[in-house]
Amino acid sequence: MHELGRLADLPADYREALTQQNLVPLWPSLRAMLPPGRPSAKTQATFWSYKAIRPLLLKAGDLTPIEKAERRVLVLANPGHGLEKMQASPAMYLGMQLLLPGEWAPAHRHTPNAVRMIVEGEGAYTTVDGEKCPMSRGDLILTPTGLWHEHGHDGDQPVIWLDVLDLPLVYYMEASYHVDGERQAVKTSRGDRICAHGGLLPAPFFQRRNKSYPMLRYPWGEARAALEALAVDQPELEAVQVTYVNPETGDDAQHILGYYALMLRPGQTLKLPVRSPAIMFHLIEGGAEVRIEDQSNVITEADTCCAPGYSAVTLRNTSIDAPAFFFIADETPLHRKLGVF
Ligand code: 1HN
Repeated sequence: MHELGRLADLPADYREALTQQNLVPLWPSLRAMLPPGRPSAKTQATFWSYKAIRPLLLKAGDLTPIEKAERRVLVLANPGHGLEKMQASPAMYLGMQLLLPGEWAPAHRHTPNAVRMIVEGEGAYTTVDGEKCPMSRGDLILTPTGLWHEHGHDGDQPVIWLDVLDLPLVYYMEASYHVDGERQAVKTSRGDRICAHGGLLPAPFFQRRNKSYPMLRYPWGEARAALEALAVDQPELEAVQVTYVNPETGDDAQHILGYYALMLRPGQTLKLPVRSPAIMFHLIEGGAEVRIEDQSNVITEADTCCAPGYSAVTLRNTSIDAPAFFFIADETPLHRKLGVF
């Protein structure tokens, strides 16, 4: 691969004439735009310790009332992108959100898609499209694009959850905006109840269902039981993993980011295939080592980390007698749709 001409090789008056016409020569930047063999990444392997986040988030509870925050969140920002960009990877935003007893985060809706993975506390709920979804540790709750959502808390201890949004992508597309709303009326019908039984879906005779997102809440008990059943049923299976899907279509639960739960058997080491999308790991239960290229971190419950696409990732359960459970988010649905997976 030979060297291409540099900007400095061009006469100053020629460069100025190009600039005047909003023109740029391609060749000085061609190699940077299309690096040989493998993409370059701003995303860095980054680890966030819950032990470090938790006191800072509770302090935010003292410093900033909910009315002054609307959403009280500390964003898990990847330094490779610059912290001010508030992104974990090209398409993923991660944040830890705190809701205190009695607080209410008012209704709004927006174009980016969100999910919440509940980290600690009981008694909070999020109302999405009129469905009041109780929040318990390990539950996954979807807030798909355009649906009204608000959070309330009837318990007596702080509730903390991990938000995952495709905000960086939607913002980059110049498609990110929100609308404020009134407190939602709560419907009696709940997708997590009527779609909770595998293989059985509502099939009404008299009324066509037209919900794009029939299931908004995926209780942790169901995901955990599915993983344990899979591990028992297929003892040779290397990756004991389930995908959060839309129960009516079997497609990924959302269009841009993919969501998964993974179980490591006691003592198991799992080498993941090297793939194009960036990936995020959050430990729900147990203890594990996450090795990303030559960087290794021991992660404990509620810790979070991310890896850029095309990196070698190995997960190891550090316990020899208990399983470890991860919540994983990645950019696979987006890469597949773009044809770059
Ligand atoms: C949002 O609406 C929530 O509703 C949380 O809890 C985090 C980050 C960026 C944009 C919108 C929420 C968000 C957000």
